Amino acid sequence: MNDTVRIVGAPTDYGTNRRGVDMGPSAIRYADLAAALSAIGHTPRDHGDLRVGRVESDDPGRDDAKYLAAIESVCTRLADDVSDALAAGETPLVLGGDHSVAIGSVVGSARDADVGVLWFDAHGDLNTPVTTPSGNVHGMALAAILGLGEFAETPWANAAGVDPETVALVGVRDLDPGEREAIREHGIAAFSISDIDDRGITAVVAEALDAACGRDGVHVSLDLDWLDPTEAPGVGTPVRGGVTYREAHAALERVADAAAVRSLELVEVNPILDDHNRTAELAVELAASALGKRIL
Ligand code: EXY
Ligand code: MN
Ligand code: MN
Ligand code: MN
Repeated sequence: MNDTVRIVGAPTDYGTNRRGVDMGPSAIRYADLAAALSAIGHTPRDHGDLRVGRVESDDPGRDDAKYLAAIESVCTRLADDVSDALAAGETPLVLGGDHSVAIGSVVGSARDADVGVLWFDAHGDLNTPVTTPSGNVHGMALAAILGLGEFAETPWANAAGVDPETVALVGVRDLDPGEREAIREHGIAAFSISDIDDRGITAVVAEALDAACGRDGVHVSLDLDWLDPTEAPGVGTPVRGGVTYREAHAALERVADAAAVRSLELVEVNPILDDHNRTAELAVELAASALGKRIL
């Protein structure tokens, strides 16, 4: 698949407490993203970064969904960029920024299409303002996309029209009570890290693809805290016991083999917390696997 890949940076840290993730897009570019895409026959087309305000000068507004207005502004514009890329026959590659950017990515990718979501993450990101323990919207992104709780009344967020049964969480290992309830109540396919221990990553990804693949493919949302912190230290909410380097590549190679990737995003890379730039470098490698890189 020799494709034009439209790179869009979304340098936000509105959705998290840890500053620094707004520099994720730069760190990923610095890890030679464009060269890695060219090396596998794609044409990278970098559209630069969305204009994003500064947390320090913005008002968090409510404390149960902090900076929601600023996140709406970014995600509304990001959705347009992603759907414009698809309309131009390009594959959108979004660079976060905290995981709240996924609200824009998914709305854009699912616009006028039947798209599922593969959510590779240590977390469920399924909290609502009622269930959140932090008020950080990066822990609510998937709930917003699915219109759970009060997000049902939030047109800019749950405009995706993504059905809960076409979402698959892969590798979760840190869920809050409200998130477990949401998974049960809405029948969301959730494969924990224990499922991966028991059945192996390729069997789990095969099932996740069955659940998530829409007629027009899947949006792949890759939160780098999905991997074990020894592999990906540069993330703001690390959780021990993550997937290994090879499990991550095997998962994304299988997704690519299914020719399912409609859009992709790399989120939660925080260069301030990183060991040199290795988490950004890992993100670039995994994007290449998701977009068709093969060993042989
Ligand atoms: N579940 C916790 C919360 O909602 O605050 C932690 C969320 C971390 C979210 C990161 C992006 O994946
Ligand atoms: Mn996440
Ligand atoms: Mn996470
Ligand atoms: Mn549907």
